[in-house]
Amino acid sequence: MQKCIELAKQAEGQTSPNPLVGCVILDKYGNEISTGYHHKYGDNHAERDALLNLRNGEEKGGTLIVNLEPCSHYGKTPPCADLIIERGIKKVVIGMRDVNPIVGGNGIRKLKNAGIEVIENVLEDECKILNEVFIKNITKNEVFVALKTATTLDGKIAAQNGSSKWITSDKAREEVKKIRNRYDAILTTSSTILADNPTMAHRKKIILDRELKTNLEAPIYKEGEIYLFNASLDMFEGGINFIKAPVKDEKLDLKFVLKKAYELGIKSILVESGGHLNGEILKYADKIYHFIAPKITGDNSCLSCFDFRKIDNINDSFNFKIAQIDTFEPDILLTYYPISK
Ligand code: AOF
Ligand code: ZN
Repeated sequence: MQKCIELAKQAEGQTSPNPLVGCVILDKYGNEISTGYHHKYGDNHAERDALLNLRNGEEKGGTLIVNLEPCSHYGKTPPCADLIIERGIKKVVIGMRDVNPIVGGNGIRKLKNAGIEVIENVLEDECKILNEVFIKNITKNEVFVALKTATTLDGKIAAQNGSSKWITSDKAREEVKKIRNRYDAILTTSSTILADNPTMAHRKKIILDRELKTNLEAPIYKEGEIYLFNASLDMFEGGINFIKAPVKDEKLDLKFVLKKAYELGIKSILVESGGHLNGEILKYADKIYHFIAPKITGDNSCLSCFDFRKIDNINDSFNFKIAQIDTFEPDILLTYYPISK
């Protein structure tokens, strides 16, 4: 199953809105004879990809391992469950049931009815994390919101003058590129563009610029599909989608932005911005990637990574569960999830 997860991850960023799926096939003696994965949206499902490598029937009586329940529906391809049955597989090991209601349990039922032994929930937690975007999209019909920040040990993202290059190391910044690739779009604000003038290479970019203060010639606008949310214009011009959003307390309505992005087919977003937007979006965030560099500014006037309110009591904090700690020398990456979600 771990291998299925690794195979599936090779297609990160390519399968949206469909899930990441990997598959391993063993012959009746338990020897691995084929692997496959869902390469990109519209391509063969992982099970089909793995089975189509086998032409001599060596899978007969064997085992198929896959991180998501095999499908039972006629979609872009015929049902994987049917192909598994046709090929004489005797045992199917599954990471998680499909949350897609057109499959949900039907794939497993089909396999069992054909006399196949089915083992469920193997590395279920890992399989659910692998497809956390797909799960949120299908079960809540909402965009998945991840946030990335890079701070000093005392939670600062820049000096008072805005200087922030570079808090974290090259290795950490390379990892950020990989993280970005997992998400359908990045989201940033006019403040970040005006302060850092970043490129943020990505295929889709959501930019929040209420008063249209940024220079449309800035590098960030030079590549990718641009969705420029603002308070006044609704039009498509110069390759840019200007989208008018309601304003609340002098800020663009984030709920509207996220809903609109989802309607536009954006299933997941990585927010990369400053402390104000990070703070405001916290209540919508599904996951945080927090890089920490072993530096201390010791200066309270430096900009903080989450900066949007005053609280009187520590019990009013947002609470998280740290899921993973990685090292990108000399920095670390904490990956955490909100507890109440
Ligand atoms: C995939 N890849 O490897 C598996 C999937 O749009 P379709 O017709 O390809 O069907 C997509 C659904 O198929 C998807 O939502 C999920 O429920 C199921 N399994 N999908 O894209 C795969 N195994
Ligand atoms: Zn399938």
